[in-house]
Amino acid sequence: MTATVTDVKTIKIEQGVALVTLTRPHVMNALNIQLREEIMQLARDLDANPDVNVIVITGAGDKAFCAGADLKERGKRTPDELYNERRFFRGKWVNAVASMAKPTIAAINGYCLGGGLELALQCDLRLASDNARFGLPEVTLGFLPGAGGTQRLPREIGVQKAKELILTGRTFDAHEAERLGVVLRVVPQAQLMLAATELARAIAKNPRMSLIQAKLAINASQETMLSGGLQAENEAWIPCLLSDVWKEKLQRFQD
Ligand code: CO8
Repeated sequence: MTATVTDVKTIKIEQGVALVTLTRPHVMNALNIQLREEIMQLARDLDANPDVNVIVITGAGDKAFCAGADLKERGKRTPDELYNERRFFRGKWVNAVASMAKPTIAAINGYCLGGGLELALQCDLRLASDNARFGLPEVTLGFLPGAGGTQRLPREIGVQKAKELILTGRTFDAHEAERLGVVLRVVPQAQLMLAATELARAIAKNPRMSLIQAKLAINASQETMLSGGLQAENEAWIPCLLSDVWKEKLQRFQD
């Protein structure tokens, strides 16, 4: 196992799975600039790391996955600073994790609010502990979810339900999140990391090429019409054919 620790996150890599822990528990793992920059860098590094097939993201402590933007930090900035920062981050942060080639899982272990939920929505799969609470409260603060929330939530759960949640800004519990399809599954808090690791390993044991190409093709289904999606699926299939992996995998079926 390899481990890397910074002020705001830790990464442990074991059996093809990178576990990334947001470690700012004193502020509910809120996203300050440093943490967002490190996640953007990390997304590139883990995609390139040959020891990693799947990435799991969670929050330190037992209270929060991530309570969104660091409001202490944001509150100190001028509109000019916020605007310039946004120009820099726009198109980078909103896709940093979503654009990773490898599969990603959010293990949501408590509050998952605002930018924290938007980060989770960038992940391919989301598991929640039974104490998790969700919400996009931006409109209650005079803003709107501006890190992908208005686009990814409706795609995940439908337009009407997304409008209700975003326009009221209300919070909801893990079971409602499961019913709505915000998360795949809810598990008791004590079992969350075990469940996330088992799911990650079940994926990570498959050939990396297949994982990457399958994710690419599924993502295309959300961006194109059926004909374009089927074309993308075909294009994703060809690199698998050109790899030798399938030959090894089919060996045992040969006479
Ligand atoms: N940013 C910074 N600090 C935070 C945040 C946050 N998002 N959330 C919690 N904290 C801090 C608290 O201030 C507190 O610090 P301190 O000990 O110094 O007072 C510490 O974490 C513990 O929090 P609480 O004492 O409040 O713990 P509770 O269990 O009572 O409540 C909650 C937990 C419900 C999570 C509560 O802390 C809360 O409501 N937090 C804010 C959640 C939120 O609204 N997040 C922002 C969502 S919007 C977004 O992400 C996009 C940006 C929107 C505005 C942009 C403006 C330019």
